[in-house]
Amino acid sequence: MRLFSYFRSSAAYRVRIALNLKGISCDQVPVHLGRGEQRRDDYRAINPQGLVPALEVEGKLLTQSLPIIEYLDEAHKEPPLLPADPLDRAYVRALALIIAADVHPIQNLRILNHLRDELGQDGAGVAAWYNHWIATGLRSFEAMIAADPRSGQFCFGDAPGLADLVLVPQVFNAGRYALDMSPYPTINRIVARCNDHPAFIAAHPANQPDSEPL
Ligand SMILES: N[C@@H](CCC(=O)N[C@@H](CS)C(=O)NCC(=O)O)C(=O)O
Repeated sequence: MRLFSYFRSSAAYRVRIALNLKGISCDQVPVHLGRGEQRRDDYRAINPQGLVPALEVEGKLLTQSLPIIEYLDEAHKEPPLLPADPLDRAYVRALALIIAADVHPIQNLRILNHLRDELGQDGAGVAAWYNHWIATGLRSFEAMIAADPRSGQFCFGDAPGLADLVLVPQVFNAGRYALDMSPYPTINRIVARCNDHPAFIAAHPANQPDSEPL
């Protein structure tokens, strides 16, 4: 198995946590997003979307972090990353998609580059955009997990799962422009718990083969 990854990529970070939780060892192939390696022809021949992560399994290439994680969960049952009950599964997927569908895509590197290079935003404008959309998503996420009795030590119950492994990288991203995290006490409690877990520690951007100073 080979994971095309970049230490700072939050979508790759999700997959790294899932691999670690499942105890799956995997070679990493670094794709340096800062140098634009994701746009090179040799990488586009692997993933035409020019994004990381991509996971090569048995000669097949999987893209998009959430389908990759669901593949890992289906192919390697223990520990499960989704609950068994269909209503609970829908709830956990909804938490994950608040971030993966409604926040992350509009604060990704190519969006920030476009804001700066094509739309003339300066650093302050880019930071304001970035923090506004992360805060919008985290507000909804916090309201849901604060109110729901299914929240435990983690977003769903007392074991880490899909919602946690999407949340933690997004909160890491929130540090980029020092978003005020004080309005999200439930998120902060759960993220602190995750950040003590060996699978999350090993997946952290600071602990990757291609890590650079954060
Ligand atoms: N929806 C995709 C998003 C992948 C994505 O946006 N990856 C980012 C890194 S977190 C990327 O490769 N960005 C390169 C760019 O913006 O040029 C997924 O979940 O895998």
